[in-house]
Amino acid sequence: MFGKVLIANRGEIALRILRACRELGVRTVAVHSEADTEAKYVKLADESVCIGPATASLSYLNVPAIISAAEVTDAEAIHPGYGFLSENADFAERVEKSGFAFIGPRPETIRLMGDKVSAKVTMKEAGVPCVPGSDGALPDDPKEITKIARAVGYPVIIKAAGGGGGRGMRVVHTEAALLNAVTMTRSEAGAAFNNSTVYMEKFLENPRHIEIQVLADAYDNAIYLGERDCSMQRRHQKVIEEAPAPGITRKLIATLGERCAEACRHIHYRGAGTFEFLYENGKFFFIEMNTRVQVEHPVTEQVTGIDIVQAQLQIAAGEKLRFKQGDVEIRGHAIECRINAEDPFKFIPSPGMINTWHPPGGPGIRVDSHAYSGYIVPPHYDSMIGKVISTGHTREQAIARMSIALSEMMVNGIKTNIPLHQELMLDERFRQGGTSIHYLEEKLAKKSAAIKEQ
Ligand code: MV4
Repeated sequence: MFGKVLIANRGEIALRILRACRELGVRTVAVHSEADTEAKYVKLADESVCIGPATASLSYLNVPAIISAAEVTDAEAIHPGYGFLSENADFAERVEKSGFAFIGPRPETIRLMGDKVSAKVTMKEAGVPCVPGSDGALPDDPKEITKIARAVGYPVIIKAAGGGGGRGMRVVHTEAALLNAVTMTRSEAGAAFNNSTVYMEKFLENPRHIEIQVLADAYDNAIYLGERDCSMQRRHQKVIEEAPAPGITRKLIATLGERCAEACRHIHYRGAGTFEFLYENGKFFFIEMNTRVQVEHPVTEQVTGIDIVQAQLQIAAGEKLRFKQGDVEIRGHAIECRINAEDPFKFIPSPGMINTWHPPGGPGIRVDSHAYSGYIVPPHYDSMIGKVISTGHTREQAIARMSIALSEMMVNGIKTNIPLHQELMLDERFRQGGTSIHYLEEKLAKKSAAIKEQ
């Protein structure tokens, strides 16, 4: 195992990585911006280095500053967390070329999956079920594009190869709108991602978002840790995640999971990863792969008992996977509510001082947060200040425990989305389980229409 790891991130995930390191007896280096100097996890780390001003591009995205911090503190490895540089292949390459271990996949893998066209081509070849579509980049010839769309069948969606996570997409319902949509998506993609390559897929109208967590070591051992349902989202920001996915049979997940694990072996994947699927009418369709630890990893940890962040560290240190597929058992149900510093129904960010922070507790409650009474939520970053994760023997128990936890939780001084979560725990459709990716936005639209009526 490494002697010392540098944590190239902030907030709750920096604390989560710090805890994993502690448990493995690994010393830690926190790097932080001028806005995070007072953060408690920075003080908890064995060493800390200020890497620049509040603006992320000058600190958490500042590659030379992070590499220098690793050099001066003599760290052996760098954990990128999620967001920031976590899926930046050039960063991973610079880390490795500078003599440090990158806690994540090889740079070539990150690059392959970062390009959504090469990711899809690779996964299709590896036997992962994909959304029907152009099977590669769209050609320039308008006649060819029209032909592909007719074969796929309307509605279709045009996506940017450099996009992902909902950026750079356009839905097309008719042939009349097709070529203009392709031109527009191309030019936006060129400006936003410096890559005007686009591809086409059949547009699925009402799917769920289901993802498979995988772990793979450097020796082509790969396992899947079941699935997560992340359908409860607003504007491509997940709000609630859970494991397992309600109403989907274990057999269907086992077949899909095995395909994902096999795909990992095929591409010599290393580390933790997530295969994202759309699920509609009993079928799964691969859309993207994430090569980082995800915000919602705790729900998988809760139902499998496997520490994903520790596994990342062990894999990067060259250890063999400690679990075989037969050792992985899904027990009970876990739900995660992301706690954001924002207006619960207007979604306007609400940074500032948290006067009182009373996290919930009791059986089956986990809180992953770097917040505390007196903590100032900086305005410069994502508004997520923590996550409440409830675990129960059943989904009903996990929901009941979450409701109680949310009612116990006290966050004064800033606005949070806790009232939204409380409402969702009581929502009839959520309680049934299996709502689509559009459910939350439709519910919120109805609610705001009702308010305007008055
Ligand atoms: C789709 C889709 C429907 N059909 N692809 C949005 C995020 C990006 N990862 C892919 N996304 C979608 N791709 C096809 N062929 C609908 C979405 C989508 C979505 C997907 C997952 C979670 C939330 C979403 C919200 C809107 C649209």
